Amino acid sequence: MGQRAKRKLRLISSVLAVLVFLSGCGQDFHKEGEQDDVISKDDSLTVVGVSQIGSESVWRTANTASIQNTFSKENGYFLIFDNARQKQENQIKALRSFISQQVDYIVFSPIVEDGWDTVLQEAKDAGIPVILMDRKVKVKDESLYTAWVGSDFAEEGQNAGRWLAGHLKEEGRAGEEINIVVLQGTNGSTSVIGRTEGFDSVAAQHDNWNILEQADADFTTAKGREEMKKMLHKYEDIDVVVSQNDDMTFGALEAIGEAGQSTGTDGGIILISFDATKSALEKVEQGIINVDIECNPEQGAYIEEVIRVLESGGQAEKEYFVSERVFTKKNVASVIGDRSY
Ligand code: GYE
Repeated sequence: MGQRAKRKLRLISSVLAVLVFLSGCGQDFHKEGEQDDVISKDDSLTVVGVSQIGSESVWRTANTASIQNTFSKENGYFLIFDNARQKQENQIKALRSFISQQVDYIVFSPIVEDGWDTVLQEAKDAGIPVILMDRKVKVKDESLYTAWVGSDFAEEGQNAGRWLAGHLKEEGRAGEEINIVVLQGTNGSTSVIGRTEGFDSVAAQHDNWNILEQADADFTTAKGREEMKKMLHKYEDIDVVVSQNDDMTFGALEAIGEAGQSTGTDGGIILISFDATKSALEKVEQGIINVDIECNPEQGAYIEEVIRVLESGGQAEKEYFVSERVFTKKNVASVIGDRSY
């Protein structure tokens, strides 16, 4: 049975419960506020509760837009959207509120992987399918969520490493000592775990690559600038900056400029970024960022596909990967014009 059919059943039983209640004790029925709420919802729409992490990056804003465009009234959805402002406790609160409102589906992007068992069990007990978006959860029981839609972060990290190996070879620097610093995003998040593991696995094959430091810069421009500044003070000779998103890259660029250094294709610090937002791709075109590893935020349609499968009574795959590319000066021109974020 699809979620809508199940909701209809829930509605019918709510109506029956209210009728029984009314016939029993008449005027007191307004105390049954929750049941009134459920009955007043437009039953032709599928109700989706979405808990977003926050608005820390351009990527996140594009991800939110993708959700809002997909789950519109015109498309047959009633979207309840919550911005958790970077706090796991706010996400847990939002999830509980979706459960008490008996939404048809919960979609959420977990800020970190740990700490979700209890609330996801509550969603499961309420019979509400949970679809994870972008980041994953570490739970004892995988049946606590129905499906996950997102990026292959380990592959993204490996792509960064592979690109660097190829670039150093082209430059005749394959045997040189290479000093690398990394700006990492939110500690404990799937994207950071995957990108770090992926890059480190390639670095481990090169004895001459020295990772000097991996600093936590929280995926924001302000922290990217601050952490980069500290590392420029600490280390005299930085050959490569790996920045795990474009927002931090913009902060790093400010700090590097202030230190009187340069980046990019004409002999400066080699700058590797992730996300591939329009403004960063423009820097790739200008030769200021060497390479940008794409991370695709347009996940709304993939999530809707999962919901369609479930609505038709089918079984969704456990994982859906969005498609992604790697951009350098050589291939970036063809995508910049159409980039919407
Ligand atoms: O790269 C970053 C964001 O988890 C893929 O989170 C996401 C990351 C993205 O804020 O910009």
